Amino acid sequence: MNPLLDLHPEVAAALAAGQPVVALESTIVAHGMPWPHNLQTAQQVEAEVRRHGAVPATIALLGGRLKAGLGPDELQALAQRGPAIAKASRRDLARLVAEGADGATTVAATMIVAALAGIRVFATGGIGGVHRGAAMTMDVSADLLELARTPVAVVCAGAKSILDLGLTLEVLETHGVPVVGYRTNTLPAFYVRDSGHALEQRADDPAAVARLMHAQWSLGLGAGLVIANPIPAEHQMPRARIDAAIGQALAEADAQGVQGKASTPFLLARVAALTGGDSLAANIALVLNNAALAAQVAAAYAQLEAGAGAYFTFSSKASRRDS
Ligand code: PSU
Ligand code: MN
Repeated sequence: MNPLLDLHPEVAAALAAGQPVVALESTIVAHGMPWPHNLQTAQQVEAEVRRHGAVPATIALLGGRLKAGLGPDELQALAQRGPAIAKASRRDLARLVAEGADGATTVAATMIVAALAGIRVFATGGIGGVHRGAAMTMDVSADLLELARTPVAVVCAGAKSILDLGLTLEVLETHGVPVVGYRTNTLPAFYVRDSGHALEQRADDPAAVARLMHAQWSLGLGAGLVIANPIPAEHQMPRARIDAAIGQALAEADAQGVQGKASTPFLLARVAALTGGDSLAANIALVLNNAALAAQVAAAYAQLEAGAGAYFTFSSKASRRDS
């Protein structure tokens, strides 16, 4: 176990017993939703993971320690302080640890801590990706490069079309990251079920997702997987409305010269403000939907691992008998 990492006792016990655990990120809490909806959502997401038979492990940096699993007071403090807490991606981790500081982990940093803890499944809303205009700005989220190197399955509703979704898929393909549509043949676009971008891989139940994860890592391919789970149809937003808000948010970001790590939080906040409470409601619904699927996938994967252990035990006995 990494000496900088603290496992919540419940998370430690579940991992030791081979029980399913789901990692959750904290940038979505501190930077992705307004208070007090962020706390309510974070609590509901943890409850949804439990309801589907897994232990939630919300990940953050507190006082320079990596945390997998937060207590109720720690979760509340994180939500209450919101954007005052540093947004922590891969490059920020060493600095925050060295300074003994707090940080809200992005998808990339959450994957790193999950992998250190031995957690294989992670639920969030949307991943970062290639920004529109990236041919000039080179703004490509560190989330994509993390998916290329860190073996965690990320259950998400695709990505928001503040990004260039076609280029996002290109970069994932270049880096050998499987993108698996859950009961869909196209990449979901967060608020809407279908971005129009075709996917080559699909899974129709949690066991099929678990088999893909197991095959990926049994082959020694270290990368993560994107499990793209569309927003439930009843919570989808009208495409024209969300496209108009995204268009305006992008124009405002351009006019104000917003760039770098401030870009995504700015766009998320403007889209939320321009679409009022509707986009927040959709956002909450899709995160809960992802939490439920992630818990089922973690359970199926835990079962597969237990079965694989039994198989290896059996086959080594068999080979002893043969010799
Ligand atoms: N997309 C969302 N909601 C979010 C994020 C992305 O719809 O909260 C957050 C996630 O934490 C993600 C991060 O990892 O933004 C990506 O930031 P950047 O584009 O700066 O890499
Ligand atoms: Mn960026």
